[in-house]
Amino acid sequence: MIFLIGCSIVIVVTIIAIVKSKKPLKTLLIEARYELLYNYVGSRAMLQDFFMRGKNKTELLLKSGNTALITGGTRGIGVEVIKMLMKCDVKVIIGCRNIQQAELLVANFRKEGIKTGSVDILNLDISVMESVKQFAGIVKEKYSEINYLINNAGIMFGPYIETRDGYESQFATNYLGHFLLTHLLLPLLEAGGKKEEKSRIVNVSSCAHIVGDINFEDINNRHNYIPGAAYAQSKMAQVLFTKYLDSLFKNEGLPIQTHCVHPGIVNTDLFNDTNLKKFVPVIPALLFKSPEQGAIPIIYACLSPKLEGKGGTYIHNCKIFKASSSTNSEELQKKLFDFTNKLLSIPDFIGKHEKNQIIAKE
Ligand SMILES: NC(=O)c1ccc[n+]([C@@H]2O[C@H](COP(=O)([O-])OP(=O)(O)OC[C@H]3O[C@@H](n4cnc5c(N)ncnc54)[C@H](OP(=O)(O)O)[C@@H]3O)[C@@H](O)[C@H]2O)c1
Ligand SMILES: *[C@@H]1O[C@H](CO)[C@@H](O)[C@H](O)[C@H]1NC(C)=O
Ligand SMILES: *[C@@H]1O[C@H](CO)[C@@H](O)[C@H](O)[C@H]1NC(C)=O
Ligand SMILES: CC(=O)N[C@H]1CO[C@H](CO)[C@@H](O)[C@@H]1O
Repeated sequence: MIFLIGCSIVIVVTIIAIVKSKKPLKTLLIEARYELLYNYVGSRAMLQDFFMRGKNKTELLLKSGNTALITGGTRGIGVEVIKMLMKCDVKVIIGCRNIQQAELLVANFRKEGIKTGSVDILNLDISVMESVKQFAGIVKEKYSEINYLINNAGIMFGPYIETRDGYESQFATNYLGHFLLTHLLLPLLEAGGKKEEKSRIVNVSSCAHIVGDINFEDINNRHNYIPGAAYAQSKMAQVLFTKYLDSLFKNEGLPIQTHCVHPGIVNTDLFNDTNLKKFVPVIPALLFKSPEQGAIPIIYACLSPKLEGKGGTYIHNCKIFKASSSTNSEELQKKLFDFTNKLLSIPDFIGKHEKNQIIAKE
């Protein structure tokens, strides 16, 4: 019954989207395919959220003295992640575009009675490589160690926009900027990691990676831009990276481990550009997870002792979950890694730390 209602909603939403659009038929057909794929993957993930709801819990362990850095976090899931980290007495560095909003949030947390934790708010536009370099430079001046790097900032769908550096904005925001940031902050992560308690990089990815494909010939998807395809590509790229990077850290013996997390299907502004939220907003309001519930698996990936030594994994509702099998291809992981290093002119991703410094200052 629920299944039938679900299918009808999906079909009706797809038809409305097609009728309302003014694009050529070929583009419309590909868009319709993505719309259906997303609805399928999304509904499946929602069912998983429901059946795994008992697993969606984490302890807020006291981690006094530890430092976390989160990108974004002024809206949506990140807000709740920051709040939980403060409850754990962690020093939180927030890299965001909207400083005032971040200050307001923290003031509210204090009013709500959270006395632990401290917060440092710094300006960062993750989609602009120059901003990432400046931000990383400031962080390196102020801090010597980071224990948790949470690559959270993200955008979904929307029209084709190119960033200042000439990249499609979802690719730049969700993937490239975080690639560069991760690279520049490696020395601090290395310093924060111990053999028995590694530092962690947590990438907020998405179940959407399942429908992703890396379009090396046209990485911006400039020709025939399909928002859903570009989002899925950016999220698949994150999963490929998480896996590749973890094996790199293991080979180099660095005390850092990596995870990617699907937070669940969470009702945030991220869905503003989806047909579902435009035409039937009652569904997200009723059926999606709350931002607080979405933050739980991220905190789990940062803190849970159960994950010690289990890097390179994909977390879904606080369980290690299988990512799509296409992300297991070491060949594809390496191809994308080399491709991205070249794109960003990074000579040696792990390399000598002096080199990192040079790039950061350029
Ligand atoms: N919601 C879900 O169901 C879902 C599912 C799977 C994965 N995710 C992932 O979860 C993460 C968080 O999403 P959300 O649902 O919390 O979305 P959201 O409510 O739209 O929040 C996105 C956050 O990213 C920030 N951001 C966007 N572009 C930025 C930029 N160029 N520089 C700096 N910050 C930027 C936004 O800050 P501003 O206020 O400055 O725009 C905002 O704080 C994303 O990576 C998303 O892909 C979400
Ligand atoms: C997270 O994703 C970024 C790209 O979005 C990548 O550069 C980085 O290496 C990834 N981190 C981990 C731990 O996989
Ligand atoms: C998303 O939509 C809501 C409700 O219409 C609005 O209040 C909010 O500002 C929008 N957020 C973004 C990022 O566009
Ligand atoms: C679907 C979902 O999010 N389920 C649970 C996740 O964890 C929180 C807190 O433990 C519960 O309140 C949710 O019901």
